[in-house]
Amino acid sequence: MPHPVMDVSDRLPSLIPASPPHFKSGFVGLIGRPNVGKSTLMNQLVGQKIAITSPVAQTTRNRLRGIVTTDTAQLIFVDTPGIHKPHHQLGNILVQNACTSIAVVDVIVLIVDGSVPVGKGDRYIANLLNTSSMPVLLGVNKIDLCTPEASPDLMASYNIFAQEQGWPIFSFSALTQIGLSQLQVAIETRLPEGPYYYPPDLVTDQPERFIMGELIREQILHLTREEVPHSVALSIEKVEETPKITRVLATIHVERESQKSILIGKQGSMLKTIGIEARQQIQKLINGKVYLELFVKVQPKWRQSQNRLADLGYRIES
Ligand SMILES: Nc1nc2c(ncn2[C@@H]2O[C@H](COP(=O)(O)OP(=O)(O)OP(=O)(O)O)[C@@H](O)[C@H]2O)c(=O)[nH]1
Ligand SMILES: [Mg+2]
Repeated sequence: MPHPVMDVSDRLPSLIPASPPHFKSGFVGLIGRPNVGKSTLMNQLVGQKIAITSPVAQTTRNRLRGIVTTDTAQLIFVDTPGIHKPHHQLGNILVQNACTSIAVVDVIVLIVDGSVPVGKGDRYIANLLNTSSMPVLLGVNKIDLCTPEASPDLMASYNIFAQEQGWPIFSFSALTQIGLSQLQVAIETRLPEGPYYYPPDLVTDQPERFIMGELIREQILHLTREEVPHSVALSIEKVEETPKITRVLATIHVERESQKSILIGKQGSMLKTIGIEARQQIQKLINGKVYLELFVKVQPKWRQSQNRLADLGYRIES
């Protein structure tokens, strides 16, 4: 069985068929504040975990495409880092890249967290979107959290927000999948007729190696607290495939010795837990057995250094 996630560069030239008549296709920007559920939504629509998610804000750092191909359309979702006020050079790159993504899509879904009232951050993004002529849908997520008593007021406030902006509104839960098929239909109807941009069986534009690094970072987001998750970057040093097992060597970069000690834990217990959890996720990704070896390295102030950021894969995207 082929791996579900493949490096598109290996396959592009030969496997893209001609699209049938009236086929719709295009790029759909998923944009919003950190933690509103953009990556969770993309995974659910694609039907496979390609983006990592966590309760920690600023989980997504790279633009990541998730591809949904049906008989009638190819929807290419562009997951973006949450838009926030940046406090370091990494934050600047994340926000700038999220904004660049908006300029090159066919439809934008502004995702908001429906379990809390419209916030300043949502209005700030709405203002950014006003400068573009792209169709925008307001996506109110997390409706599974709305209690019957609180939700009429909350939904009313989002209805007013959508009306002010002149946007259609869709409410859903990325977690339980309620409302997702209506959202998908609404997006599809707003896409132009066009070709397949990617082979129909491809689910993401990112190579497996990138997703492996992300799956390790996801466990660190889940298992550590405060500054540690934000100070971590991953590099995959080696992936060796044998018929029986895939051997993955990865380095976890942190900014300080104290963060390294937290990551390693008492007698290596934390690193062991991260390794066990991440290995299971990577096994699911590649559909095979994995041996995962993790190293921790201190790279002082990597989030502030242009060169180190670039080495670790964080660049301004065009
Ligand atoms: N209850 C509930 N939780 C959700 C829903 N969608 C996402 N979440 C949770 O919200 C948290 C953030 O989800 P993410 O998908 O990582 O959010 P994001 O918008 O991609 O966040 P950033 O990458 O930091 O910008 C996670 O703990 C998710 O499990 C939903 O529909 N209902
Ligand atoms: Mg995300």
